[in-house]
Amino acid sequence: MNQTTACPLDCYDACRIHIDENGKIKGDKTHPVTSGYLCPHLNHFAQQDRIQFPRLHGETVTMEKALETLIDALQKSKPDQLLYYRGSGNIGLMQRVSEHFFASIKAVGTSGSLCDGAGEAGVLLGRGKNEILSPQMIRESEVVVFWGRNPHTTHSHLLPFLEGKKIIVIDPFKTVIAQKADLHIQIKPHCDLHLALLLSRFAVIEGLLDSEFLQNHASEYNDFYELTQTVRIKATLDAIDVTLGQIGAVLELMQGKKTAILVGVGVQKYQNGADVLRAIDGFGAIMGLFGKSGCGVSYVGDSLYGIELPFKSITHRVSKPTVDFSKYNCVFIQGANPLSQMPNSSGVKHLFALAGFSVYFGLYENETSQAADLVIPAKTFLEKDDIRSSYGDYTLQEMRKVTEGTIGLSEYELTRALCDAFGIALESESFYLESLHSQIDYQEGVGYRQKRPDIPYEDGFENGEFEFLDEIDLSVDSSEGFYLITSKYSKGLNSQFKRAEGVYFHPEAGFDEGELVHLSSHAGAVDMIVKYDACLRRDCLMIYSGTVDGNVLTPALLSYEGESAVYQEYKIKVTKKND
Ligand SMILES: Nc1nc2c(c(=O)[nH]1)N[C@H]1C(S)=C(S)[C@@H](COP(=O)(O)OP(=O)(O)OC[C@H]3O[C@@H](n4cnc5c(=O)[nH]c(N)nc54)[C@H](O)[C@@H]3O)O[C@H]1N2
Ligand SMILES: Nc1nc2c(c(=O)[nH]1)N[C@H]1C(S)=C(S)[C@@H](COP(=O)(O)OP(=O)(O)OC[C@H]3O[C@@H](n4cnc5c(=O)[nH]c(N)nc54)[C@H](O)[C@@H]3O)O[C@H]1N2
Ligand code: SF4
Ligand SMILES: [Mo]
Repeated sequence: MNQTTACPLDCYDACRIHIDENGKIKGDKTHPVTSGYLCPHLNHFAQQDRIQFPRLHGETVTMEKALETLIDALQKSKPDQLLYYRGSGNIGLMQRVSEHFFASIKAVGTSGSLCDGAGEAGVLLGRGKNEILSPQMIRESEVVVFWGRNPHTTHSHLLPFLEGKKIIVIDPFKTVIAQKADLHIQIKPHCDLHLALLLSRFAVIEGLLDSEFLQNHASEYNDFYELTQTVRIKATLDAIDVTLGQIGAVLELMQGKKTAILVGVGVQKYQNGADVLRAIDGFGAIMGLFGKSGCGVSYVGDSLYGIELPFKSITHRVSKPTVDFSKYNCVFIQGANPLSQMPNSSGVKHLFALAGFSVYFGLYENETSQAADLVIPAKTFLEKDDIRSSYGDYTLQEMRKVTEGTIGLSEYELTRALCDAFGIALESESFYLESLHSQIDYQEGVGYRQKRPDIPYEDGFENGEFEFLDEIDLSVDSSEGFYLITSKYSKGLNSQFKRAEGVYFHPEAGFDEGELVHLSSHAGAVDMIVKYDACLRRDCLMIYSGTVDGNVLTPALLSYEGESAVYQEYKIKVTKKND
């Protein structure tokens, strides 16, 4: 052995990796971005306890019996009573081959997102397409703004590219990058729309607007400026906990400098998440950041942009964050843990139990595997061939099978068995891999997507012009309780690997470390142990993604645009258990 593949995990980084003579996973030192080091998820990958055997109603069964049972359940259901739900446990493109089968039998799929959908909808409304700045492009920047994004946890391979740059952070949490930044605005959550409008307004007042860019690519900017004038300055600054000095400091740091604004999912976990992105994009447009080297507003990328999938795709879909499992006779879950990761998880658990027959196809035990009627173990990325793209750059990388493996099935193997049973045409595995492979453009030993910009928006916008936000709701949530922040955990990947425990408060928020508190929201209630983190604001609490029962508190609502989950919409009431 001594092979090269890539990490399959849902992460901006998309590390290329090397398997050494002893079968150990190592970072690939020759890769220009992910050069040589990995994060704990892959360093400890081999130590993960996997599901070894198929299971039917809690009893171990042979794979033959598992497949027979699955085929029988599928055959007994009408297409509109069959749900195919795929998560992002592995983001390889061959994960989608199973959709080919479910599309062929006209099953129901999901649309929208638990992740970045609201923000993406905002990007598309303003710019027409979602192009990102890769680490190599960010290398050209002089100033980098991290707006609701936490690179030390979620994009660590970007860090070496930041050397020597001025850093601005806009985040209610004092992240590691915030601690090192030239300026940290510890904004109140859910107030980024206001801040973006105020920044735009002062940029115009101070004459920092890029008139040439605006006339050519965003001619409605006067209307946008008028909109920003509806924001009352003093009252708004007080409400969002930002000072005039901080607004001035951002503009001063950016003035005349190549600036990249990197926006994460943190700003858009709200119903108006699309508007937030549009407002931040509007600020970027005022400053003329689009279409220039080292400049731009860059959100989570579309990992399928420019890629042609060789599989059939489902046509009938229901919104993922609010899917009602009880409506289906047969529910097939792949690479996901919806009973933990969907909002309103106690409601989801209840509805899942009411589904006619439920199937979990995955690697690890979790809330969903425990509740499913049938469990089918999957092969790991080391045991199957694949190709992966990324949402943090434009790479498209081969993932070669490293070992045969003795546990479970690959997505292709499972799909083959189902297609054969239903008489559905399926091409060979190598046909699909070749079709994806032919879309890789190799440059200096690194695979990229063929369709990728040298400089995003260099040729202008898809709709001809950048389209500014033209209507806003400026209300600030004044309800009682703590703002919920639910971010990514450094030692886990959503509900995979190590899972965070407890609820974090600022030490001066009024609770004792180790005490049990009762948390409640419009969505539900749960008790958790208090932990301290002085990096929080006093009016916020943190429950990391993957925390058991964290999503009991989050609402089954969709964003206004983008069919996205809105984890942080509701404030949380907290009472001491011993009161
Ligand atoms: N270690 C690790 N890495 C991961 C993941 C993981 O689970 N663990 N998950 C992966 C996935 S699925 C994704 S989508 C990406 C996401 O990666 P990021 O975009 O970095 O996502 P988050 O950690 O959710 O949020 C980032 C920041 O937003 C801040 N924030 C919260 N609310 C607000 C707000 O209202 N305004 C502002 N300005 N900031 C706010 C939080 O404090 C946090 O620091 O990470 C990927 N990488
Ligand atoms: N409270 C709160 N909730 C959140 C978030 C948050 O920030 N806060 N973040 C949201 C976001 S951004 C996301 S992306 C979602 C993620 O939510 P999910 O998509 O449900 O992802 P995971 O929790 O990582 O679960 C993935 C499962 O995939 C399985 N798996 C891994 N590799 C493979 C494989 O190769 N094949 C198969 N068949 N299965 C495999 C593993 O068994 C694992 O348990 O969670 C969302 N939920
Ligand atoms: S999870 Fe991300 S940082 Fe960790 S090895 Fe995979 S791609 Fe790299
Ligand atoms: Mo995500």
